[in-house]
Amino acid sequence: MQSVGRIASNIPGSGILDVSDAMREISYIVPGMSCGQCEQAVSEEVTAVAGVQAVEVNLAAKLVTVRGEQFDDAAIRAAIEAAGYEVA
Ligand SMILES: [Cu+2]
Repeated sequence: MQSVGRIASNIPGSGILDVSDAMREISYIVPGMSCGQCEQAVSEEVTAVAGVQAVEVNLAAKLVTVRGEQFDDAAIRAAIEAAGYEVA
Protein backbone atom coordinates (compact mmCIF):
# COMPACT_ATOMS: atom_id res chain seq x y z
CA MET A 1 0.00 0.00 0.00
CA GLN A 2 1.37 3.35 -0.98
CA SER A 3 1.71 5.95 1.71
CA VAL A 4 0.37 9.40 1.08
CA GLY A 5 2.51 10.94 3.78
CA ARG A 6 1.47 13.13 6.64
CA ILE A 7 -1.35 15.58 6.36
CA ALA A 8 -0.29 19.08 7.27
CA SER A 9 -2.90 19.69 9.91
CA ASN A 10 -6.20 18.45 11.23
CA ILE A 11 -8.05 21.60 10.29
CA PRO A 12 -10.83 20.65 7.89
CA GLY A 13 -10.24 21.77 4.34
CA SER A 14 -6.56 22.52 4.88
CA GLY A 15 -5.23 19.19 3.68
CA ILE A 16 -2.27 19.16 1.33
CA LEU A 17 -3.65 16.11 -0.39
CA ASP A 18 -5.93 15.94 -3.37
CA VAL A 19 -8.86 15.09 -1.16
CA SER A 20 -12.00 13.87 -2.84
CA ASP A 21 -15.43 13.52 -1.30
CA ALA A 22 -14.72 9.85 -0.77
CA MET A 23 -11.80 10.63 1.51
CA ARG A 24 -12.53 9.88 5.10
CA GLU A 25 -10.76 9.87 8.44
CA ILE A 26 -11.77 7.80 11.43
CA SER A 27 -10.08 7.50 14.80
CA TYR A 28 -10.24 4.41 17.00
CA ILE A 29 -9.39 4.14 20.66
CA VAL A 30 -7.21 1.11 21.33
CA PRO A 31 -6.42 1.08 25.06
CA GLY A 32 -4.21 -2.02 24.87
CA MET A 33 -1.44 -0.30 22.93
CA SER A 34 1.50 0.49 25.17
CA CYS A 35 4.73 0.49 23.18
CA GLY A 36 6.32 0.70 19.75
CA GLN A 37 5.69 -2.94 19.04
CA CYS A 38 1.98 -2.51 19.65
CA GLU A 39 2.05 0.50 17.37
CA GLN A 40 3.80 -1.43 14.64
CA ALA A 41 1.53 -4.46 14.90
CA VAL A 42 -1.62 -2.35 14.67
CA SER A 43 -0.22 -0.16 11.88
CA GLU A 44 0.73 -3.15 9.76
CA GLU A 45 -2.66 -4.81 10.05
CA VAL A 46 -4.64 -1.62 9.46
CA THR A 47 -2.47 -0.51 6.55
CA ALA A 48 -3.31 -3.79 4.81
CA VAL A 49 -7.03 -3.00 4.78
CA ALA A 50 -8.38 -2.08 1.34
CA GLY A 51 -8.74 1.67 0.79
CA VAL A 52 -6.49 2.70 3.67
CA GLN A 53 -3.91 5.29 2.67
CA ALA A 54 -2.47 6.44 5.97
CA VAL A 55 -2.42 5.18 9.53
CA GLU A 56 -1.24 7.21 12.48
CA VAL A 57 -0.85 5.80 15.97
CA ASN A 58 -0.75 8.07 19.00
CA LEU A 59 0.45 5.86 21.81
CA ALA A 60 -0.08 8.46 24.54
CA ALA A 61 -3.71 8.95 23.51
CA LYS A 62 -4.18 5.25 22.59
CA LEU A 63 -5.53 6.54 19.33
CA VAL A 64 -5.33 5.01 15.86
CA THR A 65 -6.25 7.45 13.10
CA VAL A 66 -7.01 6.01 9.69
CA ARG A 67 -7.30 7.95 6.44
CA GLY A 68 -8.28 6.66 3.09
CA GLU A 69 -11.00 6.29 0.52
CA GLN A 70 -14.07 4.23 1.21
CA PHE A 71 -12.41 1.87 3.64
CA ASP A 72 -14.67 -0.33 5.68
CA ASP A 73 -15.05 0.60 9.33
CA ALA A 74 -15.73 -3.02 10.29
CA ALA A 75 -12.62 -4.14 8.41
CA ILE A 76 -10.49 -1.68 10.39
CA ARG A 77 -11.89 -2.97 13.67
CA ALA A 78 -11.27 -6.54 12.52
CA ALA A 79 -7.69 -5.68 11.57
CA ILE A 80 -7.01 -4.13 14.98
CA GLU A 81 -8.43 -7.25 16.61
CA ALA A 82 -6.36 -9.44 14.30
CA ALA A 83 -3.29 -7.63 15.61
CA GLY A 84 -4.34 -8.70 19.08
CA TYR A 85 -6.00 -5.55 20.39
CA GLU A 86 -9.48 -4.46 21.25
CA VAL A 87 -11.20 -1.33 20.01
CA ALA A 88 -12.84 0.59 22.83
CU1 LIG B 1 3.54 -3.05 23.05
